[in-house]
Amino acid sequence: MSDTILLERRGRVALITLNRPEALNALNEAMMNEVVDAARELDRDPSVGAIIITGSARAFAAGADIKEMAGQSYLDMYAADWFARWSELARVRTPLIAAVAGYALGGGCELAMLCDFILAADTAKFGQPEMKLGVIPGIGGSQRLSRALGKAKAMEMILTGRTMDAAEAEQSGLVARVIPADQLLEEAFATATTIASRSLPVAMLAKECVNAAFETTLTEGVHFERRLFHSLFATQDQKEGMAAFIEKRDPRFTHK
Ligand code: CO8
Repeated sequence: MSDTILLERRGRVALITLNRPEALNALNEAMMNEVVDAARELDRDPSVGAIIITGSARAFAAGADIKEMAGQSYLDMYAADWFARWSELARVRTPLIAAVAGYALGGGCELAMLCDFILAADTAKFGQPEMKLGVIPGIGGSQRLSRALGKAKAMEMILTGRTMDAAEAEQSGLVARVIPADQLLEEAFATATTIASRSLPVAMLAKECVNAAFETTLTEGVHFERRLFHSLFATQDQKEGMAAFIEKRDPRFTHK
């Protein structure tokens, strides 16, 4: 039983919907635990080939819950390692898509960036307004925004707290694609279904390779990719995928 999220399954795709409309999906501790627990459980389920995280039409998430944080002391934050659990999403191996409409501010923008890629409605607004509250991003925003946008835009966004609309976010490389708001969820499902129709272990290895690009040198990254590429010749899905091409038919991946 979840209080802050809704869960839905369509075939091999799972949808996690952030559901605190009264607070524009502000990310409190309960929501963090429910989202992370749900994502981890779905990640352990081989019948799930892709996961979408979305919010409402008005807000993906308007940030960490300011009312929950406001009265905390340094020691409260440090002792609880406040919001450290969000990092567990970065270790989810199943492809994770953020479908963002409306506000994705502060922790909301950071949650979207924790996903493998972002599909944005044309209504999406991204920003890291923490400095307006006397703090800085705390769920990886300074690091992931800098990698996504480069130093100039990340610095400007974080130091001014301005919001970026969907068109600028696409142009800057923060989001994969912009979609009319009324088609966002259908398009996210279509994209997730395409990914989930492929081999799950191959998708997981592909994710590892792309993520390695942000953690290592080019030479080491290319070496890592080549070794994983070689290892796929031990899978049934490589045999099936290539046989299907040669036989001019659709592949039937068994995720093995
Ligand atoms: N936290 C708590 N409640 C919120 C939040 C939030 N982040 N955002 C909105 N709400 C609440 C409002 O208080 C309001 O509740 P109520 O009706 O009870 O007053 C309700 O949601 C609706 O909001 P508004 O009336 O403000 O709606 P508007 O359409 O007028 O404005 C905005 C929408 C522009 C999104 C506005 O709500 C806003 O500016 N929200 C705050 C945005 C923000 O500053 N986000 C960053 C938060 S800090 C953060 O994310 C840091 C993350 C790192 C922490 C890590 C710690 C280790």
